Amino acid sequence: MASTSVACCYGCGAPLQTVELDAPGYVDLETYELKKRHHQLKTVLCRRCKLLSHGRMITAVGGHGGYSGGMQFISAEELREKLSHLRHEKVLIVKLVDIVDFNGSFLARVRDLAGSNPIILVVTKVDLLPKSTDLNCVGDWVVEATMKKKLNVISVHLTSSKSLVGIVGVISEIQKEKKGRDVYILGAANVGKSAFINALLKMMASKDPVAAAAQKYKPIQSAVPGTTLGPIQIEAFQGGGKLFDTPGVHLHHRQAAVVHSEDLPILAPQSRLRGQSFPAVSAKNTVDSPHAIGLNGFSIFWGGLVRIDLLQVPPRTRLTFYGPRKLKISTVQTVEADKFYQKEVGATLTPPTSRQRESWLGLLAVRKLQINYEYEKRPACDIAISGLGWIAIEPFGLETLDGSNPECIGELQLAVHVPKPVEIFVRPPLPVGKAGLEWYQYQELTEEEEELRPKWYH
Ligand SMILES: Nc1nc2c(ncn2[C@@H]2O[C@H](COP(=O)(O)OP(=O)(O)OP(=O)(O)O)[C@@H](O)[C@H]2O)c(=O)[nH]1
Ligand SMILES: [Mg+2]
Repeated sequence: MASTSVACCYGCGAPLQTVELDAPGYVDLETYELKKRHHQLKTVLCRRCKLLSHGRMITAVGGHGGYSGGMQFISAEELREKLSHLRHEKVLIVKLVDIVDFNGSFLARVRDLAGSNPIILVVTKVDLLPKSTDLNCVGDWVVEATMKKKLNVISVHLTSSKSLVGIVGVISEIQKEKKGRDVYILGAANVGKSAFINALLKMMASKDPVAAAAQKYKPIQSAVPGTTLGPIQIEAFQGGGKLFDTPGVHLHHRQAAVVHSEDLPILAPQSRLRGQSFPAVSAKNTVDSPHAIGLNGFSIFWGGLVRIDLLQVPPRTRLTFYGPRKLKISTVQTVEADKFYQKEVGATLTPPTSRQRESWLGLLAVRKLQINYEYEKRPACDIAISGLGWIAIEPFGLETLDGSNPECIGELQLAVHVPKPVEIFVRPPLPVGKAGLEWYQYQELTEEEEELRPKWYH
């Protein structure tokens, strides 16, 4: 299929080819010959990139980590293989993690890729966090979570390639730490690597003519995980050392891996997340409990992708869902839940959409959770669903109606159902919104611990 040329599409890094129209890297023979004659192959954008940039969803990663639909050409293993040389070289790694899918996109295996090279951790898409979120609390939470992963992280940056928050800070950190080395942008598929590079070039362009020139042929970004297919070299720095965009690795355990490619845009949050609470909070700030026994014995569906059975929870438990707005929340008694799902999946419980119903395997992975809580006016935990978002679990959430003291300590029992490959994580609650600022507790640290901890910036 591939042509003999090693020239690659500047949008996705796939080798240019003139044979297979639907495959990445395709360019018609006439254009190819013309550009080649003028030594301009570096300026060629392939057909798939053109379609992606017009909003078409075309997947190209298959095999382990692939998803149904779309042409499949490259496996996640092959993508990883292309980067395996890094651990033996002296490079600067910029590792990107999506704040909406912090655990699912963290990619602890980056250690295998990075070797002993220093890592700048960039948290992307902070513009999507709920209104009034305090980035200081989020920064501390991220550092705390990162400390557990034992990576050589030198600093943490909260950024948005949309609002450009934090981008200038990363640029100065890169310039300080680069020391003539090449800089590699690494991260799971769809975390925003290409968008981040676009933002970097945009901010650097005003001062650096080399970055300004690089802006003309920059990597394509799109909602399809698997947009970038090969390392893309970018001449971005005046002082030497190159910038590399890379294909996202590690896809199989995220919701995007099981959803039809045409439904992927539904999973990508377009605007600021707004927690959707269940039961809903009324104007009086009391819970409209569906039942005197609260939610015990009920199951809650999040679209057709997640089901949570509330096996044993205090009557005033509240769940707040943070994720794509198009996913509806439905509830039904647990004894009815299997039947309800079979009937409604693809109809009122979407995604999957009706198109995918035939091939949909259902929510085959079930995890039982026992969560200890101590009531301190903060969520007991988040349940993070890889590639989708998270659910904050608040055992009380609100004062009791008669003002009496609720019991302070207890155990919650839940069962979470998701499609087979999708991972879930129980984690300390992410401090979002105004309430997050109120209940978040910073870690008490000794001077020595403070010294060892990476600093965060936004
Ligand atoms: N709201 C918001 N969306 C973002 C941000 N950065 C990226 N996105 C969106 O996230 C999606 C993925 O972005 P890309 O830059 O293509 O991600 P990538 O990591 O290069 O993905 P692959 O090449 O597939 O590995 C696109 O729809 C972007 O518009 C951000 O800071 N804020
Ligand atoms: Mg990309």
